[in-house]
Amino acid sequence: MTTTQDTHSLAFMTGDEFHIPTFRLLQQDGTLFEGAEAPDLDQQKALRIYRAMLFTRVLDERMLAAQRQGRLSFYMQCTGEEAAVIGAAAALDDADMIMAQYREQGALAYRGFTYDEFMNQLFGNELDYGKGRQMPIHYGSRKLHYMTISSPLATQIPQAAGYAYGQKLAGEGHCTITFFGEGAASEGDFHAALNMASVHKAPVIFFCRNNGYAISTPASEQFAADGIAPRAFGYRMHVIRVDGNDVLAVYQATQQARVIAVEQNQPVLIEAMTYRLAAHSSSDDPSGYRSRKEEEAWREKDPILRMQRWLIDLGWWSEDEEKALQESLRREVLETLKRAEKRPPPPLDSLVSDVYADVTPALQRQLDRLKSHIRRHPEAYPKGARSLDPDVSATADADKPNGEQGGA
Ligand SMILES: Cc1ncc(C[n+]2csc(CCOP(=O)(O)OP(=O)(O)O)c2C)c(N)n1
Ligand SMILES: [Mg+2]
Repeated sequence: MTTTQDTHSLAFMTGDEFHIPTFRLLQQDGTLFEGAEAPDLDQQKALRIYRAMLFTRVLDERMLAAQRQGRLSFYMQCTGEEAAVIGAAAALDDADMIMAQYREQGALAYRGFTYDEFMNQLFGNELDYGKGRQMPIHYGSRKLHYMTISSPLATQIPQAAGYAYGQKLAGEGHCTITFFGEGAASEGDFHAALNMASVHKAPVIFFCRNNGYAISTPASEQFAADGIAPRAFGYRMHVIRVDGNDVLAVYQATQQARVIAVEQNQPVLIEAMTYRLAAHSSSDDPSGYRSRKEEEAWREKDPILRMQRWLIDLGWWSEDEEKALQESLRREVLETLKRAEKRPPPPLDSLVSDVYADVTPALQRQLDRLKSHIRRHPEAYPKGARSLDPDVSATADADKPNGEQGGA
C-alpha cells in the first residue's frame, strides 16, 4: 500500500518533524512521575523480576572476577541494562520465544535458568548443553524457549521474524521477542527482518537495547537520525521509545506490544534507552573511549536501585531482605562456580557428533588425526586434555616406562 498526495511546491523532508518521546513511569527515587500510573504488577511478580535483576548483577560481578583470575576465558556483563531485559521478559508469556544477542542473560535468569546451567555453559563442561563448542555466554535452552546465542551480529533478528510467522500459522497465541543492540541495528539483516515482519504480519517484538555504544563506537557515530525508533515508520510498524532503566515502563510497554503482536498479528519495535555500565566484554577497556564522568552520571540512574526503592516504598521489600538475598546469591554463585569448573569437559568424540546423522568420513579423519596428535604431544594440551578420550589416556599411559600412570 502506497499513499501519495500531490504537491506543486518543491519540499524535501528529513523526518525531523517527528518527535518520538520517551515513555517513563518511575523516577530514580522510586516514586512515580506525576500523572504516571504503575502497571498491573502484583507483589509476587514484582519480586520475581527484582530477584532476577539482582541474580544477574551478582552473576556478572562474580564471573568477571573469575575471568580476571584466569578461571574463565571470556565474559560479558548486562550491568546497567537489567531493567530493560528483565522487564521485557517479564511482560511475556513464559512460552513465548526469546531470540537474544548476548547481553540478555537476565531474561534467561527470569525464566529460571539456574546458576548450574549458566556455569556449565561458561566452563564448557560435560553438562553444557552446547557440549563446549561455543565461547562462554552463548547460552540456549529449549525448555525455556531461549534460542542459542549466535556471535555474528543480527543473526537472530530475521530468524525472529520467520519464527514468529510460524507461530502465527500455528495459531497457539505465542509471539517472539528479539533483543539486539543499537549497533546490530546497522546490519542489513535488521531491515530485512522488519520489512518481512511487517509485510507478513508476524507477531514479533523487536527490542532494541540502545545502550550508547557498539564496543567503542558511540551512538553519535553510528547513525545520524534520532536513534533507532524512527526506522519503524519506514515499515509502517508500531513503535515506542522507553526509558530502559525504568523497569515499570519497560514492562508496561512490552506487555502492550505483546497484545498488538499476538492479537493483531502486528510487529512492534521498542527502543529502550539505557547505558552499558560495564566494559563491552572482558576483553575491552572503556577508559580509552569514554569518561569516568559520563559513567558516573549513568551509575546514578542504576535500574536496580530504582526498582528497589519503589519496592521498599510499597512495603514489598526491606533492607534486611535485600542483605539476606545478596548474601545468599553470592554464596550460591561461588558454590556453583566451583562445582562447574571441576567437572570434566565433554568427550572428545562429541566434537563430531550431532552434525550429520552419521559421522562423515572427512570428520572421522579429522578426529583420528586430532587424537593421534594429542597422543604425540600430550604435554601441549591443558590439564585434563588427555582424558578427553579414554583411548588417548590408555595408550599414553601404556607407553610410559615402569607402568607410571599419567594423572594429566
Ligand atoms: C557481523 C558482526 N560484525 C561484527 C562483530 C563484532 N562485534 C561484536 S559485538 C559488537 C558491537 C555490537 O554493539 P551493539 O549491537 O550495540 O550491542 P552491545 O554490545 O552494545 O550490547 C561488534 C561490532 C560481530 N560479532 N558480528
Ligand atoms: Mg550498544
